[in-house]
Amino acid sequence: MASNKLNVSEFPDAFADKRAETGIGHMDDQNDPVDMVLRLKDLRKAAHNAATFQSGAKPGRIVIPSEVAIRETRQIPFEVDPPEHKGYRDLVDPWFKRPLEKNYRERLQAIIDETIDTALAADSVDVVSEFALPLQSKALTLLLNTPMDKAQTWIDWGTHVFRSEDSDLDGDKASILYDYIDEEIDKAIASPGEDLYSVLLASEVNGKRLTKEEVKGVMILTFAGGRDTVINAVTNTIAYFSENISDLKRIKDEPEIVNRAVEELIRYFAPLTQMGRVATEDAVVCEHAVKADTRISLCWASANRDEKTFADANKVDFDRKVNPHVSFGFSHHNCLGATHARQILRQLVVSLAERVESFEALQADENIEQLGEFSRKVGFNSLQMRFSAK
Ligand code: EMZ
Repeated sequence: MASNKLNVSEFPDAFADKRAETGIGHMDDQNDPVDMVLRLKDLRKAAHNAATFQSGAKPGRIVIPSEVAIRETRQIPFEVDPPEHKGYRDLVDPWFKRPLEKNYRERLQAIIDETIDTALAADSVDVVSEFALPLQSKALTLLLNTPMDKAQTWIDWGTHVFRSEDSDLDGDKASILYDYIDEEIDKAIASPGEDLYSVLLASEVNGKRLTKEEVKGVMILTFAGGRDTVINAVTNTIAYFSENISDLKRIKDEPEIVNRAVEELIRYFAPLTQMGRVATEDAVVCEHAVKADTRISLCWASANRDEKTFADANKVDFDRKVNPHVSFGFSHHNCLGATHARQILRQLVVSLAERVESFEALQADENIEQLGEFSRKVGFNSLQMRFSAK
């Protein structure tokens, strides 16, 4: 009898041929085309060169697909270049390292336990909307240091704050987020607390108080940047273990490998495919001419499979010793939320290893990004799974 078992654990490398042939891919995006840098070495060089490849272009332009049409607020520190970038980054870095604190980790553990309880109690769950999304939203209350009941509103927004099922750029949806953040900022001005809004409103960079618009810029980044990325990472992790349960058992037997295992999963999934830069002058990348005021993308997903650095790059290998993946970006703009994301994944993987015997995929709808000449599986729109307890 033909087996109709789903295959959900593989995330193919969409860029292998082009990376080997020329090292540069192309895609069109709203009449503002993008040259995609596919090799790890070229990507690192371009990421380092913030003077030639800037992030501080028109707000929204470095994101692919571009958000210029739906966003005016500059995300901070993400869309600010050095040297100004440093003052903002130094301000927010300590706050975004809080996930390492004991009390934070304990509260995160309670959220993870509750999320797994719910999945085990149900006959099956959609891992995207009923597991990863609530987990991400509840964990975000810790990052913002706001009450847990705020999470329900964010869960109701769905997996991406700027995109919806019918459209890559949903202006109405974006307005909901902007209005929400404006309101929260006004509340924090009226009665300051210990949440991120209040802390930012009371902060100075380079001797000047942050403006409301700057606070909004940090908050939009915090809401948008870590949303679909964390949801993809969590969902894909469960998809992977559903067909590689011996790897999950290994985590139970050898918990000391968890950090390495999580880095390897993040390398393999690359939850954010790419990020753009705008050339400030005519330049050359991988022997390819880039014209001033055009965009390049740093394609993290491709660089993570570059066989020059990663032997057997398409294999998930928890014993990989050297793993300089770029899933959290590279250089000045490396991911501000990385500590939080890593902490979620590490605690989640350990908890799943302790409590779950197996996962069974019942239905899957893959999220395939169309990127010009490439199509890439980045995650799932939905993934129905049965969790079985130990
Ligand atoms: C931007 C981006 C940041 C962008 C790390 O990535 O994430 C995207 O999901 C958002 O749409 O606005 O925050």
